[in-house]
Amino acid sequence: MTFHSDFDCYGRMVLIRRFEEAVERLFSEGRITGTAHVCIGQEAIAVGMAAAMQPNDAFTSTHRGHGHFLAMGGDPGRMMAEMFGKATGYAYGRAGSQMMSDLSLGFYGANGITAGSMGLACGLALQAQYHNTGRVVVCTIGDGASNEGMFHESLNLAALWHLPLVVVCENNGYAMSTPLSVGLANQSIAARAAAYGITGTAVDGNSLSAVRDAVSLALTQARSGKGLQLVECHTYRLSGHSKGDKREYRSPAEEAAAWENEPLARLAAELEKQYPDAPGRIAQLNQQAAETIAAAIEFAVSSPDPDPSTVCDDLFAPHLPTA
Ligand SMILES: Cc1ncc(C[n+]2csc(CCOP(=O)(O)OP(=O)(O)O)c2C)c(N)n1
Ligand SMILES: [Mg+2]
Repeated sequence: MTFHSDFDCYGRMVLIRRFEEAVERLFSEGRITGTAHVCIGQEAIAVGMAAAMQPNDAFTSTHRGHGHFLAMGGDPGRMMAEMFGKATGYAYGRAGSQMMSDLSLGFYGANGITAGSMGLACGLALQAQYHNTGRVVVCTIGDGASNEGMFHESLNLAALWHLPLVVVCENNGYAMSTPLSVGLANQSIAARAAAYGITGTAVDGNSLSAVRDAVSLALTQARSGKGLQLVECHTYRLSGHSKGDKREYRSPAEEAAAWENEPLARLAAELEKQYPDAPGRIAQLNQQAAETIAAAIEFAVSSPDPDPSTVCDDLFAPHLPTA
């Protein structure tokens, strides 16, 4: 989607924050089930990436994908309906959190397989290169994903073939309960770029402008034929890995320090420093976000359940034995 100003970006970031808070609350109330991974604390990366992209570009996401989808223009009502398993959801209520996509927005889906989207992103980038469409693919992954074989295989192939691909690693400090300090041989993920002869950059992932600038530059390079780029964004996952995570592997003091640096309040403070009318505009955006999320939940709750007779629709093997 198009962002015309930093206020636009703030509006989407606060919408993501409110969406994720609602998802956590609805799970704890038992009103939605399955699983979900929320991205509270990582909103600047989602919106920074989307703000740097051009309309024809493509995006592949992770298991922590709600923020990415909303930043790419996903509809909060249809997303919430999917969380509720309703027929109006993005996957007709069949998939839940980790399988939402909308190709018309260039959003090629969340992905439950760690680093799984990298293969898909390479394929999309090869298609763009082959047909010379000018499209660049942005593929986001987590820090834990950088230890997967798929990460290295994809970087090797994409570097070798100079594919128009930007890999953005959201380094939030943890892969489930494993901190980086015991998970990575070299604490810098950007440094891994050198092994493939490509450019690797590390930026403050809680700064909207830092993410947007770094991804813009990477997109320009990739679009001009320089091929694969790697951007590492340092951030912090403020919530648990997924529902039911008691976060016993880290201290309340560590979390409190991270809250001091969270991206939404930081952007609000920056806007207030720059624009005298910022407090009023921010209050209005906060209010709009709260209303949009309330309407999204209302839409989901009042939507119909999927018709059981459609259970075999859209399957590769639709004629399953019934008895
Ligand atoms: C191939 C594969 N291995 C393991 C898992 C289980 N798993 C789900 S999320 C996750 C951690 C991913 O960590 P990271 O890439 O840092 O992303 P984050 O959760 O921090 O956003 C793991 C190991 C999986 N889904 N897929
Ligand atoms: Mg992580």
